[in-house]
Amino acid sequence: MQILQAFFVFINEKMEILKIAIQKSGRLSEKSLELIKEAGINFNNGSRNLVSRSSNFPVELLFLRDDDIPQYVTDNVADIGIVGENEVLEKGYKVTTVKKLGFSKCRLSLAIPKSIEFSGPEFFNGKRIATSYPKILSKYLKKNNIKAEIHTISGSVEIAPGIGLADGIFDIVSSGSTLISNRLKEVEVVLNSEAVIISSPQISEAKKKILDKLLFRINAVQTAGSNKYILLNAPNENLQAIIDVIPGMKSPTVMPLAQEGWSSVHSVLSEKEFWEVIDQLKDLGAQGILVIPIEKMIV
Ligand code: PRT
Ligand code: ZN
Repeated sequence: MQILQAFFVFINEKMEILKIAIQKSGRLSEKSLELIKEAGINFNNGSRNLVSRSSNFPVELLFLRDDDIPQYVTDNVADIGIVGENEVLEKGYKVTTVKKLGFSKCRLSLAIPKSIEFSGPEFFNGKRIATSYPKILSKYLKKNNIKAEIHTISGSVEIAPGIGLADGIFDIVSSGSTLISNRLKEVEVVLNSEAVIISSPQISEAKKKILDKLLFRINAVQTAGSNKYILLNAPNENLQAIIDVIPGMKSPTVMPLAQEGWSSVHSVLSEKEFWEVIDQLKDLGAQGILVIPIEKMIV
């Protein structure tokens, strides 16, 4: 009996599919799909269908509008979703943020016409602010004890001051060029946002296992992305000093070169570290320095 039960649990786990909601088309879609592909998960038919099943991993993609993703995850229509933190916070649904993904970075900021002097957040007392993010804005206003009028509009928020609809706006800013071309200036950053993976708090154990596997792969891709494999030739008299500069994951690999008195040193460095140590390596006589991208990295 117990064996049979275990068998059914096994079969059930085998059949579980993790449903992932991603944006159908927009600023998040390309990077979301790229992340999944880099994790070695294959799909045959892109985002043309509403639903797409992987051919080599127990996941299914649901292509949706970004605004709807937090709700679909809350309602368990999708188990996890990739969406901007700004949408998660604005919608206020009870979802768990599982991982920050580091792309689609932006900020939610208050902006006013360029020509108007800004005295501080209290400037907004008695003013009208146009936004598509009324919940986040009203929280900020409350916290700062500011009484302003919120005008909720769904698009082209940046034109509101120019047409006399509002005194300021609260909107997403990335490069800042939209503000500049509408003669606005950013005066307060209220929230920094990036793409995140959210999950339903009621996710089943079996699906959680699939999610953990997916996160393991994503971490391997992301760690690899920020690291480089470095190879160099080192004169033996400075070998220890060079090893001290590039310690690597455990310690560097050192192999003798055919030419006497020289060794080949292999190591892993973060991109940032590389630029910091390159001059020291050259001063220590390192030659033939090669820096190679790493595809996946498991630490
Ligand atoms: O159709 P769907 O509803 O799915 O998409 P959408 O049009 O609502 O969203 P989309 O694709 O524009 O943005 C998706 C997510 O990307 C947002 O929720 C943010 O988390 C993130 N993101 C990152 C941005 C930006 N950068 C961004 N620059 N979202 C919007 N913008 C807009 C902003 O609204 C403003 O109009 O770009 C303009 C400002 O950009 P700059 O570079 O001129 O400052
Ligand atoms: Zn949207």
